[in-house]
Order: sequence, then C-alpha cells, then structure tokens
Amino acid sequence: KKSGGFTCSHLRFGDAPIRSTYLVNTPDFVACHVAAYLRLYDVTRGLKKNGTFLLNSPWDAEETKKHLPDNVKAYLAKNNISFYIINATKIAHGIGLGNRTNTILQSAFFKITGVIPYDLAVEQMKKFIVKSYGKKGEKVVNMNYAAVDQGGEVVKVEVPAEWASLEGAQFELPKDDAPAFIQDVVRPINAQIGDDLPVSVFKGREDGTWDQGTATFEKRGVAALVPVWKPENCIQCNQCAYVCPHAAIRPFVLDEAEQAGAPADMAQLKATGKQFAGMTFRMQVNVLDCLGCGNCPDICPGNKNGKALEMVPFLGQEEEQKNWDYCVESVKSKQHLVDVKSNVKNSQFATPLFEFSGACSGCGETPYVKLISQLFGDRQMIANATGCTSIYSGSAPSTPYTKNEKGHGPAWANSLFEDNAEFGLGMVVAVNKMRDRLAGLMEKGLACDCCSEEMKALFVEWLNNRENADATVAIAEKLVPMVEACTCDICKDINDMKQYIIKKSQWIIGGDGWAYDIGFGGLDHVIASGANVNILVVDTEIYSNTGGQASKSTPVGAVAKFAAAGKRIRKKDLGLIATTYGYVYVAQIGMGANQAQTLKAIREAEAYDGPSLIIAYSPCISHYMASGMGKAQEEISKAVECGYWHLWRYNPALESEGQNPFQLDSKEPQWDKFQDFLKKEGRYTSLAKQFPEQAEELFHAAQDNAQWRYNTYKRLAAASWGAEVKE
Ligand SMILES: Cc1ncc(C[n+]2csc(CCOP(=O)(O)OP(=O)(O)O)c2C)c(N)n1
Ligand code: SF4
Ligand code: SF4
Ligand code: SF4
Repeated sequence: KKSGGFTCSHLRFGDAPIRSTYLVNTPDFVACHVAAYLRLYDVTRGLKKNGTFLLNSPWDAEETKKHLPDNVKAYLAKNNISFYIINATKIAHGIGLGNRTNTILQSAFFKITGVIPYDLAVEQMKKFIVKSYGKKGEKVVNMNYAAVDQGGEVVKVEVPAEWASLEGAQFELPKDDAPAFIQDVVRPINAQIGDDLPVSVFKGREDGTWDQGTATFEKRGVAALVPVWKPENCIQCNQCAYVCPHAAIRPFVLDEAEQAGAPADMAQLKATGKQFAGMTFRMQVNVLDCLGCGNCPDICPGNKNGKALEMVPFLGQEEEQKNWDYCVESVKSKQHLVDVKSNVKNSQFATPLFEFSGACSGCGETPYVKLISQLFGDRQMIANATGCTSIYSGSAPSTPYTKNEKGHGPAWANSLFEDNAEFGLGMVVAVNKMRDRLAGLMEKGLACDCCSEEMKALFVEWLNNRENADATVAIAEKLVPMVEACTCDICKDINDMKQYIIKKSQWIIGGDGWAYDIGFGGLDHVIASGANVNILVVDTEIYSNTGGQASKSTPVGAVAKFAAAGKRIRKKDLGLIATTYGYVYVAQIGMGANQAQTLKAIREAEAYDGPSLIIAYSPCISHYMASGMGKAQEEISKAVECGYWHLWRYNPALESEGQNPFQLDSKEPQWDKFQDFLKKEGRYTSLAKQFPEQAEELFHAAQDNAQWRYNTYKRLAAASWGAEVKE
C-alpha cells in the first residue's frame, strides 16, 4: 500500500548495545494507531504478560470496551495487560495536523512507559521538532509542540477480570464463501501472518502467477468520511465515478427484475436515456473500499438544489455495503446498451477492471489507469515500470486488476524501472508471432475437409480483419465454440491458441522518472520501432514512489530531493520530442481540466496503428497541495487554467488527410493566476520560506518557461499544414 496503508514498526530499547537483527516477537508494549486494525490484525500477538497496550481510540473508555473484539479483551485480562487509550485522531484534527497522529502517540508512549523521565522526553521531542520542521515555519513547529503536550493526555482503562473467561476468543480470519485461494493465502498475508503459511499452500503457483481481483476481498474500511448519495440532486452525469481514484463509486442500471429484487430502502432514479427505458439508475458507494478522499463530492455538479454527494462519517454508513453487494452481485452490467467510448458518462457504465488499489487516498494517477481498464481492459496487456503504478497495481497479495463477467481482464506484469518499454515491446512481438502462427493455421484450415464452410468464412474474415479489435471480438465469439467442438488437428491447434484471436490492447505504463529519465532510452527505442503500443506516462513531475526525487519532468523552482534549493533547469518536453518522429501519436492530458479530452486522447491513442504516447498530469501527495488530495481534480483544472500544464494532441493520422496533426486543446491561459497556483503547493512554497529571493526569481523563470512552451504549441497549432515549404 502507498501512504495510509498498514505499517508495523518494531523498536528495541536497552542500556546495552542491541545486536538482534530479527523483529520483535514478544513486545512489552504495543500501540495500535487505527481502531479498525483491531479486527483486521492480531494486534496483541506476543505481547508479554504484564505488558502494556495503547489504542488510538475514537471512543471514550466505556464505548471502547464495547467495541473491543473478544480476542483482544480475553488477551488483556488473561495476561494482566495495562490498557490505555487516547483519541489522537481528534487531537490531531483539533491542532490542525490532519491525520498525522504519530507525534501524539509517541508522546503518549513516553508518558505511559517512563523509559526516560517524561519531562526529559518532552524536552527532547521538542528539540527534534525544531530540527525537523524549523524550516517549515513557526506554525508547523507550534502544531507539533501541541501534539507533544496533548499526547500526555492518555486514559487508563480498567480491564474487567471476567474478560478472561471469554473462552475460545482467538483472533480469526473471516470465514465466508470467498475462493479457497483468498481464504488460505490472501487473507493470512493481509493479516500479517503470511510467515506462518506452509509452503504447500503455494502448490500449483510455483511460477509466481497470482489470481486477479484479490483486492476486492480486503474491504479495508479505513475512510473516516465516505460520500452519501442524494438522488434528488443527481443529474446522472457519472463524473463522480469517472474521477474516483479507487473505483469505489459506480453507476448501476437496474432492469425490472433487478429493481424487484433490490433492498427495499435502496433509492433509485428513473434512468435517463432511451436505451435504458423502463430501467432505474443508482449511484452506489462502496463504503468499505472508499478511501474518503472527497474528490467525488468535489466534482459533483448536482442540480439547482445543490450537490448530490456529501461526505459523512463512515461510522453510521456501514449498512450501505449491503446495497453495494446487491448491485455488484445481482445487477448485470448494461454497458452493451451504450457506446462506452463515446463520452464520459457512458464510459462509467463499463465495469472498471482496476479497482481498490493501494494508491494513496485521492491519488492523481489511478483515475487514468482505471479509465483505460474500463475501455480496453478485457483485451489489455500491461507492462508496468517500477514506481507507484507497480506498487499499487500489484503488491502481493493485493491485485486490483480484475476480470469482467465473462472472466476476461488485463494481463499485467511489472518489469524493471529501466527496461519497461522494451518489456512491453517484447509482449507485442511475442503476441504478433503467435498471431502469425494462428494465421498460418487458418490458412491451412481453408483447405481442410473437416472445417465447415461457416468456419472457413470466419477464418477469411479474421485474416482480413485481424488488427480490427471489435471485429476480432465478434469473430472470437462465434469461432471459439466451433473450434472447441471440432476434432480435426487444425482446430485443436487453433483452440490451443484461441486467446490470440482477439486483438490485444498493449499498454506500457509508468511514471515520469521512468519515462523522462531512467527508462527514456528504451521508450525512445520503442516509439522509434513503429510498433503498435500505447504508452501511458502518469506525470507527477517527481519520483513519487521513492519519496520525491527530481526528474527531468520537475519544473524550475520546484523543491525535490536532489533539488533542495529548487530545480534550476527547465522541464523536458517529452511529448514534443516524440512528435519529431512524425509517426507517433502523442497527447498531453489532464482529467480534471478537460474530462472529454482525456477520453478522446486515450481512444485515439488506442485506435492509432502505431506507437502512442500519453502524458497525464497527476497530482500527488508529494506536491503538498494546500487544498489536499480531495481537490486533486480541481488542481489539474487550475494547472491548465493558469498555463502551468497544457493540453494537446498530435495525431499523425490527420496528416495523411492533409490536416495539421497538432491540435492545441488548452484555452489561452490566464497567466495572472500562474504565481498563485505555485503558491498553493508546498513543493513551491517551501522554497519561498527557505530562499525567498531565489524563489521569486525561479518562480518567474517557471512562468517564462511555461509561456515559452505554450507559444511553441500555439505556433505548431497555427501552422498551415500541407502548404509547400518555400526555400
Ligand atoms: C534502475 C533503478 N533505479 C532506481 C530504482 C528505484 N526506484 C523504484 S521506483 C522509483 C521512482 C519511480 O518514479 P516515477 O517513474 O516518477 O513513478 P511514480 O512513482 O512517480 O509513479 C525509483 C527511483 C529502481 N527500481 N531501478
Ligand atoms: S471519496 Fe474518494 S475514494 Fe471515496 S468514492 Fe469518492 S472519490 Fe472514491
Ligand atoms: S457527479 Fe453528482 S450529479 Fe453526477 S452522477 Fe455523480 S452524484 Fe450524480
Ligand atoms: S502518485 Fe503520489 S498520490 Fe499516487 S500513490 Fe504515488 S505517492 Fe501516492
């Protein structure tokens, strides 16, 4: 998981040097920083007799006792554990620290354990705060001082002796009708007891293949706030689902039978659009997989009475999960009734085949990855560079890439940071080779006595249309049952290769660190090859996964690791470089600025018979946006409005029609908003705090560079294409 995921830290104290290199298995003190973990993990495992347990509890002492699971109660009582609580989340919010509870809980630790005199601990913590946050200004230092002071306000909870008699109360993983692989492998690993698994449970998967769609069984339930749908204000635009980074809010369309079977209190609207006649519409939130980012209410236009989504506390919304379960299990997809590629609204009727990833709440990268899975996921192959994309797309045991109702979904693999484009090209070359072999078999089949005339007609159709995705899907539907039923050698061989009948959609995905820097040589090689691949660069303008090092995409003035005094050199224009080949489709997109342009570019890139490169602006936690990640989409919109980011498409296919291949999709920026934009992101403001004079200079250089780039785009877009060049 990226930020906000489960972390277990181990710490040893002692007067003598510590030489142990293994984890702490029998701690004296355990602190649980998230109450939801009480049910997900065996939190008191190994805690010594007479030890101490501290819980960051959203409840008072009496309520905490009610919410404590039996296994924890029994453990505390049987082992004479001293039990303390503190509501660090409430304190942190009160101080202005958001969800940052660590300092409060650290102070609580010193208060309870007395490993050193508490006054000395406070003094040392405060000294360290000045060292760590001094550069961020007095306000940040004071907030952390307050965290230390209020961290001492722990409450001791008495442990009733009768809890000891809660016999048989052991920590247990849920038992339900989930597949055996989930129960036997995925859940133990998720519960942090994967080390206890015997090797035998991995029998049959020695090659490392992993089931798709395991993320859906996590049901983390970690959002403090979740959206609630107000149907009376909803205009059925589906923008909320479009921008959700976690695929946790989706439109469902119910036919009459599905309406009749729905829970009685599950509100629905009459679905708009004549293809949905007689059907109802429901925007359904998955409260257990929502990460509470707030992007959906933020984007929601609602109607004249207000927004149709509102963030409310998760506690109290648990029952909503029943409606989600009904929609997912009993409401069939209606995506075949619309053209999902035609517009933003329709795209969201397609089932996401990338869901509930471990990305940070509100991540700006994942909405693009999810959208592509909705449009092409059932025939998608993905080569994924190392980076955030590889971590949230495949950290064992969690796999967010999943399958549709027919059991079709993306094939995904992660290669090295430095060779991912080549890895993706290898996939294409291999698939093409197999399809050539398939073509040979079909040609042979045309002369076969056993193959029916109907089959032969399909062979011819395929041979003529093998690069047309929709045609190959239709052919596969008819042909596969026929070759499965036929006993001739040719059909047996075709059957063995049936997964190659449908044209694949090859994607190569990674961040700017990969595409602009370390993987650039390979990326350049692959686009130069002319192969039909689609490359998505989720551009955070920084190496996000490793903590924010500068890349060649980092603009002038931004503070990053290796650029602590602000980047001095302007951003590389990767997109424009790629256009110089003349046969590469290139687009720069920004979902929050122009949702339709994003969809159009992705659609055009996939349709283009050659290499395509899409560079997608992606807000990230390491931008330290003042407005928070819940405003990620709005931030993209502001970036484009002020000229910080530009939207354009370069489509070589237009050139063959005598048109200018370069299309500028951004409006003339409001340059007077540029400096303001920088001053709302910590990656820029921290420079202004440390080096105010250089900051002003660099911020103006950043604007000059952006203007220079925009003018280049304007000139390209205005070029009179096709006119003969005069010497
Ligand atoms: C050759 C090599 N160098 C460094 C790393 C360590 N590393 C892993 S991910 C990463 C950063 C990825 O940044 P980016 O491509 O921008 O993707 P993001 O995480 O921002 O999505 C780095 C440096 C590596 N895996 N391989
Ligand atoms: S709050 Fe965020 S994660 Fe939750 S449904 Fe809305 S957009 Fe998705
Ligand atoms: S964004 Fe708002 S109005 Fe649009 S579908 Fe979602 S809830 Fe309804
Ligand atoms: S890109 Fe940024 S917000 Fe997204 S997962 Fe990575 S660190 Fe988190």
